[in-house]
Amino acid sequence: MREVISINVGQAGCQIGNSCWDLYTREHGIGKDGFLQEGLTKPKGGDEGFGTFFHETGNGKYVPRAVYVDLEPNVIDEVKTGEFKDLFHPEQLISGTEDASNNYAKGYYTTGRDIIDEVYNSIRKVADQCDSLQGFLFTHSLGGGTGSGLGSLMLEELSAEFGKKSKLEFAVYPAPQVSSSVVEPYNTVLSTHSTLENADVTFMVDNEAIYDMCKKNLGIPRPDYKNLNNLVAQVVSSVTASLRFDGSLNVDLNEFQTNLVPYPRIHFPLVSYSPITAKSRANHESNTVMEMTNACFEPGSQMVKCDPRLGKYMSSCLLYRGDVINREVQTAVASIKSRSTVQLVDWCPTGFKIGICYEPPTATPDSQLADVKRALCMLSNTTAIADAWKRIDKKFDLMYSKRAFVHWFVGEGMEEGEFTEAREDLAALERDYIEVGSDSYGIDEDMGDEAI
Ligand SMILES: Nc1nc2c(ncn2[C@@H]2O[C@H](COP(=O)(O)OP(=O)(O)OP(=O)(O)O)[C@@H](O)[C@H]2O)c(=O)[nH]1
Ligand SMILES: [Mg+2]
Repeated sequence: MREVISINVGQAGCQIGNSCWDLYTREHGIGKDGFLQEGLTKPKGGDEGFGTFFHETGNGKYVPRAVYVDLEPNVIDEVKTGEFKDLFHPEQLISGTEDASNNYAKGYYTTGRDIIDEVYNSIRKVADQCDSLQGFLFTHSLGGGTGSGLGSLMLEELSAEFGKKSKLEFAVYPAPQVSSSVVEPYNTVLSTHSTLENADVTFMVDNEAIYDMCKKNLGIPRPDYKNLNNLVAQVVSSVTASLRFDGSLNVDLNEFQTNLVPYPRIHFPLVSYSPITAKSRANHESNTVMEMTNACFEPGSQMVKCDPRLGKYMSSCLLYRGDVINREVQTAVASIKSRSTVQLVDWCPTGFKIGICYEPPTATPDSQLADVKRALCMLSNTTAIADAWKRIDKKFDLMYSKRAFVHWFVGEGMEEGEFTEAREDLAALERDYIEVGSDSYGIDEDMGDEAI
């Protein structure tokens, strides 16, 4: 068995975690209390599959292999008293008394440090219950103090303690529509810089993109976090389905990782998802393999706002789930490859990897998403994602040129030099993306040994 531990940090991380575990338990036929739903003799997903995400205790209860961490108590108290209160062991739910006040430096240097031993012990206990730990799946925001600061600190600790185990993260990219503070660009840049070396793959979730999907596709006039998280959970579920269900065709997360990350720093695949259809419209959509595949190449299906038609693809993984026929997938992919707007870098001309998990998606009752027979989640490493860095770097520069709000960070023991260092690193990241997209003859000299 190759177990995966989910680690949810900060408000966004924990709330997305809640939506994910709600979905996983439904998908595997496990009740809110961790016991099998009536009529089942074992969880759905085969003997190996569900065990990657759930630990079975002696009395037949299934406990998520998960750790929740927040520096303030509210979000975690809700888990402790909410509908899933019996699912988790209290030692898996760690909270402090005071949050990081939107300040990366508090999460990383001060308040976060006070809690790190407790966090580490909890992760160690969950890890001790694994036979052959595969890696970690992080969820956190880049804009919050805890998500960015403590999240970075934890990724660093995990690298030191667990060496080469994979670390994948879903990171919430800040959006003006639902922003909670002005310093989010600082936190995003600082935490991206400090996790660049410690995360193997980062899937960014741009709140603006998801907000728009909820409005346009699902008809929700003013989407709240729960609406956003329901959508994010479907994506996380699709990415992890291959690990959780036996008998999937050609899918192993490590294999996808190998295919998706050509250079260690270029590890931010763009995620697209289809169908995003409201319950009320479900009966009007046929949702064929060809339609889903085409939709994933439309900007409206992307979890990050950027334009892949203006960039180049290095590689793509297409994760189909549900009632899907391989032949139809091959036809759809061939048709995509022939499009002039889908440009691949010249040094990696094949580029499409396909996975099929025959387990269909599950819709949660409180979600506006329709229950569908099949879905597609596309992970593509495209140079277009650099747009996200450009946008946040620009916002960072506006404030930093006046040194606005910098004293809050310095007051927590951070050196001002870290701002410039982080910003330079992101400028280098933007350049890296330009270089990987340029024709191959220049790459070896430009990227240096480190990148190869
Ligand atoms: N998608 C999504 N985004 C969220 C959620 N909660 C907060 N955010 C976003 O996350 C950023 C704020 O970070 P939080 O996660 O709330 O902060 P935190 O990690 O708890 O850190 P502090 O509260 O500063 O200690 C903003 O960009 C919010 O819009 C959520 O449940 N879902
Ligand atoms: Mg918080």
